[in-house]
Amino acid sequence: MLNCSRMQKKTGQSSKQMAPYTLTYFPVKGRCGALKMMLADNEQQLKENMVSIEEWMKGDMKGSCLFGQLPKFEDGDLVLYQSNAMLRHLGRKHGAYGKNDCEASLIDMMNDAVEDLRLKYIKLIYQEYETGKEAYCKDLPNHLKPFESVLSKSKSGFLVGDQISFADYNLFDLLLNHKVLCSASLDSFPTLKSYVDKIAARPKIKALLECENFKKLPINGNGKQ
Ligand code: GTS
Repeated sequence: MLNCSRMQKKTGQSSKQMAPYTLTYFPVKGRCGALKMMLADNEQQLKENMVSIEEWMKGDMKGSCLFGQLPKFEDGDLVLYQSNAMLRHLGRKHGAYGKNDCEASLIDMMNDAVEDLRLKYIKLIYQEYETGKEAYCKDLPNHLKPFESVLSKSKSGFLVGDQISFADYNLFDLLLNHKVLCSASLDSFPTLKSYVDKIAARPKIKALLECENFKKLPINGNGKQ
């Protein structure tokens, strides 16, 4: 259980706030940082089942997962695999999927762009870290430019419309990873920089980022970051 005192709900609060969400995943931030941020920001509890690599290597759990991978997310009887489907599900449930169909489509577009960058990041981390890091950081501005451009035109400071969406949590999470990977990554992107600062300062996000149980999780499973 993510156990941060400021995020805990007191007994007697409504069942909506006490959503029975369960996440089964490795003990890393990995693909679940954004999901945890969205839940924390919406004061939702999350029960976490952490799976060690030793347990995973036995194979039984892999065999039981629809696509042979984690994370697995449960909302009551609903079982979801695929981290972006989880973000969309929670976005729909917690008002973080736009105000209308057009906004939802734009949010999908932005989240797909975040996923494109996440896949490049994952490839670097797991396959090319030693040989490719310098070139990756050099090329990174080309991938950040579209986000800077969208946000610099946004009146609300969020990617789409006037409220935070699941794509914002996802982009924020990935930008935090990139600040660790390439420390100067946001230096030439003032809007992205203040976007990160603004989301990091949201009280419940701040509490999550400062929570020991969250902080202690490595970003990636191979220890590279
Ligand atoms: N598209 C999937 C998603 O978004 O959920 C990818 C999931 C995935 O790559 N899972 C990895 C996994 O289960 C772990 S992590 O990369 O998310 O940390 N790896 C173990 C395996 O046997 O494939």
